[in-house]
Formats: sequence, structure tokens, C-alpha cells
Amino acid sequence: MDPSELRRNVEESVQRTAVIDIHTHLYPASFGGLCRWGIDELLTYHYLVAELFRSAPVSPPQFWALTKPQQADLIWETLFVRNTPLSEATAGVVTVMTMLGLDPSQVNLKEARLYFASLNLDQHVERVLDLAKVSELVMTNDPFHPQERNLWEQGASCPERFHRALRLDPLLNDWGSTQALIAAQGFETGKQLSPQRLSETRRFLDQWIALLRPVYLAASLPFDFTYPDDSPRTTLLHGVVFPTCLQHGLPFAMMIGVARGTNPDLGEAGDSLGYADTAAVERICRENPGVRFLVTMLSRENQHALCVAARKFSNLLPFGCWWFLNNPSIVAEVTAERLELLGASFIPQHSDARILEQLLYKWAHSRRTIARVLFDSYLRLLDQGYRVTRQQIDRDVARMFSGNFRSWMGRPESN
Ligand code: FIX
Ligand code: ZN
Repeated sequence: MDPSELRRNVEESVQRTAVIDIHTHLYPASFGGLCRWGIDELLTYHYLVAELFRSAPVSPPQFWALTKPQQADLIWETLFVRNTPLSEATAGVVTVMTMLGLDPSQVNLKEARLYFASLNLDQHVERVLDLAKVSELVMTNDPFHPQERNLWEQGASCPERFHRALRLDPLLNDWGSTQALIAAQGFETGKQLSPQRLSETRRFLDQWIALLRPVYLAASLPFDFTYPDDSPRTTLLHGVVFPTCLQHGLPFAMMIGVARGTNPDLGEAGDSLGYADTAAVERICRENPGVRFLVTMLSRENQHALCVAARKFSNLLPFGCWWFLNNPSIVAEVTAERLELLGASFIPQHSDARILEQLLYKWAHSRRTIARVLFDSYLRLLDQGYRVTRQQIDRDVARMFSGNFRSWMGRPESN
């Protein structure tokens, strides 16, 4: 195989291999308003809201007073008509529109709105997943979100492609308020954590695990997360979450490095990031050899240390280029250092999609970048006299796109 054949084979393999999208905020059509889709949702995604305020003379209160279509019109006019959609988030909308057969150079949203209004949502969901080559995805399911809790308690069900993840942020990051919510559901908890209250909190998780049948438990953790410390979080991780993961054979996903509410005026767009402590991740992996951990970190400066930590602990699986890292230049850098340090033993990307159609651009852009980096890795082998075959390329890509996650879920074979 010569370099040009190699490039074609790598690009074909990466473009054609289906992916399990292991972290999204998507819901099936049956979840009603929780399933966010269409041009107005795409344009009012919090990434674009943050970018709007840098290019339009509008204040957050003025923006929040607008209706969603008015917000979308303003964002379209500002970021796509008066300015060129050069950012990743704006270029992503262009990719989505083009992939759906819409003209991204329109001066208004009339055509786009007519298109989305004509769709059958169930069929549209399937079409978007198939176009993005997402074979399966994992949701973010919050037992403390009233609307979602009601849906599950009323017997909600999901198509097979929609796996659940039990999200524990309120429990781990705001125990003071959350313990009251759990107590109100009939569990004996309280601000002070006793063995009995830890046992009751485990019973609360057991109930939700039975209801959701999640593929992992998850939490985002702040950039100043430490472990151990004298906070309720450490007590709950050690006395509830890790034992529960062990008992149920479920991985725990830690998404570390967020600074919530840095600018509260921006709402969902107001979160930022900070440099986090990878030594805490190493301590957790060392103390819990029987638990499988999925970890992604938000700061670019944490990525190298996370790779080194993964070399020390085989129960640590780094995943994705999360949030502010999900830009081609950083995806390329992070993927290259992961290949150099971990071979194919990591999960290169997740979409974090909140709006259904984002799957189209987040995966199209990521596949393009991952293929470019992967080609360089194989070219180095070729130059050193190693014979690379298409079967090997397909095997390696499938391992990163789904195999590593399936083994973490205890489903090594593709079923
Ligand atoms: O904590 C998370 O799951 C983050 O991904 C979100 O809070 C964040 O708003 C997001 O969607 C980033 O892409
Ligand atoms: Zn997320």
C-alpha cells in the first residue's frame, strides 16, 4: 500500500465505521420536549449564544426576553449574515444544513423552518443517526430533573439505540440540597452522612438503576475537584458511588474541569473551565481496581497527564475531546498524543450533542480530523517498513469507535 492508497483507506475506514456516541444530551422523540431538534434549537445552542454577545450590541437580559425564533433570527443575522461562520459552532450549523440539503447561505431562516416543519420526527431521528453513522448513543439521564423523573416513573422506554447514563451531579456536587430531594422520595438521608444514610442513598441509586438500566453512572466534577477531602462528595464517592458501580458492574464516568456559572447572565452558556488534578483520578483508579472508569477532562493542559495516568491504570479509559476541546485543532493535538501514548486503547470522541442534528456536524468534523491524525500514525509505520492492511485499519478504527466502549460495558462482541 503506498501513501496515497493508505490515505484513501484510512479516510474510507474512518468515514464508514459506525460509532457508539458515548456521551450526549439527546433523547428519543417519545420524550417530547426533552428531544431538542430543528433550526431554532440549533441556532440557540449555548455555544452560539456565547458567540452572539461578542458580535451584537445586545445584552443578556434583552436576548433572554426574545422568543426562541427571535433569538434564532438574531443569531443567524449576526453570526451567519453580517459575519462569516468561521467558528466551529457556526461552521457546524453550515455543515448540518448542507448535509440536510439546505442552503447555508440563505439570508433568513424561512426555507430552513419550512423544511423542519415538514419532517416526521421519529423518521428524522433515525435518518440523522444513520447519516452521522451513529449506531448507538448514550443519553444523560438526571433523576433530579422533575420532567425527566416523571417520564421514567410513568414507564418511559427508549429505542435500543438510546442507552441510558445515570447522571449524579446534584448528588455529588450539591449534597446539601439534594439530600432533601432524596428524603422527599422516602429515603432516610440528611446533611450529615451516617452509614445508614449512605446505605439509603445506595438504595436510591439501586432504584434508579433498576428503572433506567444505565450503561454507566456519570458526573461532571469541578476543576478544583480533589479526592480524598473532607467534603460530602468524597464520602459519597467512597461510600455510595464506587460500591454501587462494583455491585452492578457499571463503569463510572468522570467529566472533570468545569467551572459552573462563571458568567451566570449567560445561562447554559455561562460555564467555563479550569486546570484540574489528575492525581485525584490516579488515586481513585488505584483504590478501586474493580471499577472501570471513563474519564474526560475539560482543560487542554490536562490531556497529557490523563494519557500518562491511563498508562498506569488499565481501569482508566480516557474519552472524547470534551466541550471547549471539540475544535479540529485541539482534537488533532489530543488524538495524536493519545495514539502516541495509548495506541488504540482510548475513545477518541463523543459528540456531547444537545440538539439532534448536531450529531451530523460533530461527527463529520471529528471523523475528518481523526482520519488525518490516524493517517500520520500509519504513514510512520509504512515509512519504517511495516506492511499496513485495510483489515488492520478497520480493526483499529472499530476498536476506538465502539470496541473499547463495548468492553467497558461488558459487551465485548458487537451485539
Ligand atoms: O456536563 C456536561 O455534560 C457538559 O457536556 C454540559 O454541561 C455542557 O453544557 C455541554 O453540553 C458541552 O458541550
Ligand atoms: Zn455533556
